[in-house]
Amino acid sequence: MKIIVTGGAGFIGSNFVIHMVKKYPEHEIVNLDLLTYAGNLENLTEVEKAPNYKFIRGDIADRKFVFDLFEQEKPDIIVNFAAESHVDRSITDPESFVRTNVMGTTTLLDACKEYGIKRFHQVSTDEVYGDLPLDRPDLFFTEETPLHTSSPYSSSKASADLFVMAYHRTFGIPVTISRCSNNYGPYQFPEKLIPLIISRALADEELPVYGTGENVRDWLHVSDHCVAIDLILEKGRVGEVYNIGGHNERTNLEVVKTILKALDKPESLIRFVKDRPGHDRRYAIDPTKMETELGWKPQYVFDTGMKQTIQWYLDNKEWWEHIVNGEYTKYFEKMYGERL
Ligand code: NAD
Ligand code: TDX
Repeated sequence: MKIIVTGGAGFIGSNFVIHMVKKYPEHEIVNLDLLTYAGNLENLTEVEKAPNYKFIRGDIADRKFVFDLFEQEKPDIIVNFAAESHVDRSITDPESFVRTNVMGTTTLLDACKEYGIKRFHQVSTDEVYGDLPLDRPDLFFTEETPLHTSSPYSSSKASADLFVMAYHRTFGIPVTISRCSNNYGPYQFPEKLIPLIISRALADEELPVYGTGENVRDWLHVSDHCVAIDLILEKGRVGEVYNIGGHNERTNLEVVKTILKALDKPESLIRFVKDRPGHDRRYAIDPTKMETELGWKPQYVFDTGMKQTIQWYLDNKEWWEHIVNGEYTKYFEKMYGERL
């Protein structure tokens, strides 16, 4: 079986590639990634010499490149992680999100239609459901919750999901979609909340918390997400959507305080800054379908997963310092300059 993993040099994609290369020595894993600011081949040193692993640099929205690749590689399965993934960036530059997240996905689907495929799996997000009110803890996103997006990022992901389903219904492409809650764990780019707070707290820098810090996210360890996608490929029903989440809801302020406590840093580092425009209030996944239909259960609860993750960032300082010292510094000034 040959599996092309797009976006395999990013946070979740690289964790998934490592999981698949190690677990299935009989499968060929091809990592297709453009290596944007978020792609980092240093994430993959563990598997780069494995005989069943190969990296190809390329753009999922480049039609000629994608069609040539399908002709050459003849993949059996596509798992599409490649995306612009940061909500704040989508507010300053929506177009790049349309290009990669929407047109990149339809380009891949067109290639599947032309050359045939056993499965196209789209890695989507709980953000396509919009948000839930803070005062209704009884409400959760199910697979039937209507799409109702807030940001250019979530709109581009929801749009991609609609195209995936349209290609299934109209052209019979065998697709599945997973919609996961917020991930945390090793190799997350330090623009996202958890690695941003860890890296800045370690440097005794101010920690930007948007608005009042009461927004709620439902956190899942990245390895639980990878296992869930592996299961969907194996046992998921074609044409179905699967929600992935582990009931680990926390306010942003709780997350920041957990990190400060673990690092023995003072809460005085917290700085409440101007809110993200359109900021979603609460995400919360109902994972019943994954659990009952596919027998999936997350291995990590938030507290142990976070302890391990914080330790990983302490043990792998060089990995994130590399990023923080480079291009990222300019990015931080651009994104937060007006907020501070
Ligand atoms: P990431 O930003 O860390 O990685 C994205 C990867 O895609 C990078 O390696 C980048 O180089 C690559 N890429 C970008 N544009 C490309 C293009 N045009 N062609 C080929 N490669 C390209 O993202 P992530 O956090 O790992 O998210 C991966 C996927 O999972 C995304 O589709 C995202 O929407 C989804 N998701 C993320 C989370 C989360 O909490 N991070 C939760 C649910 C779903
Ligand atoms: O500096 C910050 N301060 C802050 O308060 C940052 C970067 C974020 N936040 C808040 C905004 C959110 O409420 O923390 C929460 C988490 O923010 P992000 O890490 O940017 O994630 P989020 O916007 O929730 O989206 C993430 O989860 C779903 C991923 O980036 C998406 O790719 C995924 O689909």
